[in-house]
Amino acid sequence: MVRVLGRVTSINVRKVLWALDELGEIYDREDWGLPIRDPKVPEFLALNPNAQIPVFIDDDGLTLWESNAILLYLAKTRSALLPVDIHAYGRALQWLIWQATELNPAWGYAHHAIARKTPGYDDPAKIAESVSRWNGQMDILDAELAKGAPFIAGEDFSIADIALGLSTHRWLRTPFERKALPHVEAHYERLRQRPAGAKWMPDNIP
Ligand SMILES: N[C@@H](CCC(=O)N[C@@H](CS)C(=O)NCC(=O)O)C(=O)O
Repeated sequence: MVRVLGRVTSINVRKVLWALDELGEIYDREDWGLPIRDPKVPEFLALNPNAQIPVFIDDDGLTLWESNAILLYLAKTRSALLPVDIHAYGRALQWLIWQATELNPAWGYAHHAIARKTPGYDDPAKIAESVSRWNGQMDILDAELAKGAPFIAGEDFSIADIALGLSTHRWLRTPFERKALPHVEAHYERLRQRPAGAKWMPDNIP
């Protein structure tokens, strides 16, 4: 059976769990990650030297980290969750990588300050800068979804929608002033209609 190491309060862990549920795979999940179980121990570092969750272990023993790489691996090995059309495939990869490299870094400071209340994240200028960057990235996503396709790469649901849906979930549930982004919100509601989407974007976990 495949294994996933990581607490469900991490959106990066929930990306993998959502994909596995879409695929109908049975998996075993172990709680790792602060504050539940410190990953900075030799047993965990042997699996991921970054001391980060998620870690995915396939049933043949392959061990992977980096949530979006795990999504790509699952899509390739299970022949699912990526569009067949080559242009739509390219767009799915583009948005998946954008989520990790542009969108995710934008919310870092604001998320620690506003949602987690992490000590040391209390500089008003840095909070404002992070909120502004985060909203700016969400504007980019809204403009793409305004083109009318139901999913980010086109007609088909893909792993890029998983990564973006969870990101939107965090954006909507972080208590700060935000303008309405109707296309982002419609995409989010469409994803919540999927059983696995509703399961992994619950109201009680931002
Ligand atoms: N780029 C990594 C980031 C992973 C990451 O930042 N994980 C966080 C949780 S979301 C983590 O492990 N934090 C330390 C901890 O929970 O102990 C990925 O996408 O998998």
